[in-house]
Amino acid sequence: MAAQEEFFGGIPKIPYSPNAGPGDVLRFKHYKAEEVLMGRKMEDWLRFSVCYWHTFCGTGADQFGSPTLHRPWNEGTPMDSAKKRLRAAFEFFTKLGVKYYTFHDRDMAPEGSTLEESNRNLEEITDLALQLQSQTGIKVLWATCNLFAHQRYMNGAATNPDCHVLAYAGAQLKKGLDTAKKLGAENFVFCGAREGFFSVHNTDVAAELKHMANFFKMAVNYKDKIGLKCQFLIEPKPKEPCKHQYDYDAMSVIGFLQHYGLETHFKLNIEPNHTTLAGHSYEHDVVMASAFGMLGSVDSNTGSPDLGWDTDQFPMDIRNTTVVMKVIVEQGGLQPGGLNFDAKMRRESTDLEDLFIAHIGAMDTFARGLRNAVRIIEDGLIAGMVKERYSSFSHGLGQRVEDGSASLEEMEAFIKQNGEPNVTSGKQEKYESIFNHYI
Ligand code: XLS
Ligand code: NI
Ligand code: NI
Repeated sequence: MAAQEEFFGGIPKIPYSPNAGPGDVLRFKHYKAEEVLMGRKMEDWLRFSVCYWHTFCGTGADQFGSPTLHRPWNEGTPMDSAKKRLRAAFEFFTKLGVKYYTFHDRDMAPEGSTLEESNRNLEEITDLALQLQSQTGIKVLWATCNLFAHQRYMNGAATNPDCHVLAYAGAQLKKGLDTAKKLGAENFVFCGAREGFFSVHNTDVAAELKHMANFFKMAVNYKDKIGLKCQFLIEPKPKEPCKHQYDYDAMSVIGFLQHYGLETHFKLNIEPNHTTLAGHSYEHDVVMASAFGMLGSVDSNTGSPDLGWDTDQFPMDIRNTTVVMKVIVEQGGLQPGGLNFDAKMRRESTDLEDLFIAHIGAMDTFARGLRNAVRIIEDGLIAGMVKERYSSFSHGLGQRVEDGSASLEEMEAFIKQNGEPNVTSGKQEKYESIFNHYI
């Protein structure tokens, strides 16, 4: 049998070399998969995943320019190149040492001219994916359906004003859930890229929200019916491509899920670049989702606040990864979710090795964030200060507020007896200085 084509010749399995020099960017200097921190291996805290769409389908094209990223797997018919791409992807995952990947149905296999043809394409390619998964042990972190790129979805999928389009989305989703089951996906993501509007004048917002909820209910029912054991995740995003998207941010999605009684069936996949697009700080939605027990997974990327769109850059800022990892460790991990690099090469980063450099750099950035977060948590200095700050809720009236048994009458009696409170310093700069000590 002919040897399999190698796509990343000259790049070996990426080693852990903590003493490598600063210019040696094809090695991990911080990420040591097997190292145990707070009782868990680094790889199990981090659960890294490579995304299919940017890393293997990205062309570098933008609104002003044609493709700049010419990949050796883009050869032959669409089905030929889909197979080559898949083999290249598994070579990449293996050399990088990442155990998970994510994909949309339509970036794995090309869309056909009918639903049946699209489904056949997907079946053929996922047969190969299944084979490569069992050869390598690499798994699907999450699968999703692309319900936004085809022109039929220009007015939305689950929120389309025409039920015929909604039905197409439902048919596509049915196959997507079957595919998730076939490949053993641990999660399934819903990204409402066109679920929103450009103009309130032509939009029945209340109807669209209800249709979206009912679409999700169909998904929950079908999942139960086929015995698909995976976590459903909604990925908030405020805008782009729409002017307003219903899944605006973590709190909007949590409110939506609770309003329609769906909150036990879904968690959130937070993408920090979407969080900053919503006008929040990098970590905001990770913090909010976790506070509600709804943080399921993270699309670990970053944006450029000075640009203001979804630039999907690789996360390279140690301050950000430290804050995010602190939340993740404090909630006991992300499993069955993970850290998915929904991040794309700049169109100017044209070498094949840049794909490795970007992922290695981001993995090391998260490994450092994890180490920092663990030191912050183990030292307990910040936690002790926060505990002290809220200590009035651990006894007496505070405890009754805490457990929900206090009344306004009691508040009044307390103030009449105790008078004005002694206000204390918030010490923000002290916290910031201590945090900086760890990074
Ligand atoms: C787009 C989203 C997308 C989802 C999956 O902005 O981030 O990539 O993660 O459809
Ligand atoms: Ni994403
Ligand atoms: Ni995005």
